[in-house]
Amino acid sequence: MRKGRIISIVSNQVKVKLEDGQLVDAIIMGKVRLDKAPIVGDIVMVESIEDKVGIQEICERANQLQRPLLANIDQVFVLMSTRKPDFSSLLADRMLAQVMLAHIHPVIVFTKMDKIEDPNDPIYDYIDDYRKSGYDVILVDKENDLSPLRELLKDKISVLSGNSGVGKSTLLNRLDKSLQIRTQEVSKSLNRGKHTTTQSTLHPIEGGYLADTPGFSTISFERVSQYELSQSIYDFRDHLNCKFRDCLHQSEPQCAVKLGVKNKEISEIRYENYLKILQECEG
Ligand SMILES: Nc1nc2c(ncn2[C@@H]2O[C@H](COP(=O)(O)OP(=O)(O)OP(=O)(O)O)[C@@H](O)[C@H]2O)c(=O)[nH]1
Ligand SMILES: [Mg+2]
Ligand SMILES: [Zn+2]
Repeated sequence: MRKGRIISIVSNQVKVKLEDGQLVDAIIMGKVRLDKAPIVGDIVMVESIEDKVGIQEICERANQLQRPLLANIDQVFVLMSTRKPDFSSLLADRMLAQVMLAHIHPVIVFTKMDKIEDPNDPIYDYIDDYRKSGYDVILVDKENDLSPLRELLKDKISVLSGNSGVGKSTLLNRLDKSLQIRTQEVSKSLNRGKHTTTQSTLHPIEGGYLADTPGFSTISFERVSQYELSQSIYDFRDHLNCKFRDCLHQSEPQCAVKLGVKNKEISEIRYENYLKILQECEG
């Protein structure tokens, strides 16, 4: 058997990129279909049967996004514009929390940096704060060098996300013009057929892939448990040895997270945003 990755599914047509780089049309074998439906991003084991390639097995998923439906994502680029729309620290942290809850690595991208004229603009404090907390932060404007971004895209499966108007299409266009045209076709077809489940397609870029539908169209924490959130925040990773194992880091005694904030090892802004998001979660 050979290993590969599903890079697109259109109705019953599945395209698999094999480890040797070969792109093949594959059919899903009946026993696989009964077990779980394959989705784009799945690592699969295939076997040639006469002149066809059959998917025999779907490997265990490292993670999975619902919207867009994708498996085994390495990273989500969370785009936030400095102006128009204006940067919102809470919105940014709500998006980051969604990525972390899905067990995916977030990369923060500040767009429209050219709109910042004052070198003492508070936006730089936010950038420093994220970097100090250990996040990858990429800055872009309309014409800066994109090699730091390309470096991160290398050999990875990535998704771009961010609110309307932050500059997703502009950035895609700068990365690869043909990619932008293809993603626009997807957006149009999504609007037409609201009730059909359309799967994302992975487009090759820098030896890896970029999904053609943006992540997180709606951000809701309604179905997230408070405990899940309390354990998922990247900033808290070294501070989870609280006295109580189910500590929500609010007003519990001997909370390692609160101590971390007090000792300035955890960003106070991030902690305040965490408390707000916690209120949106299920008890
Ligand atoms: N000054 C400046 N303007 C930018 C930059 N990036 C994007 N824009 C502008 O911001 C507007 C929105 O950009 P888009 O790329 O269409 O944003 P989008 O995220 O694709 O938006 P949706 O498709 O609605 O989700 C456009 O007018 C762009 O020209 C930038 O780095 N600097
Ligand atoms: Mg767009
Ligand atoms: Zn705690």
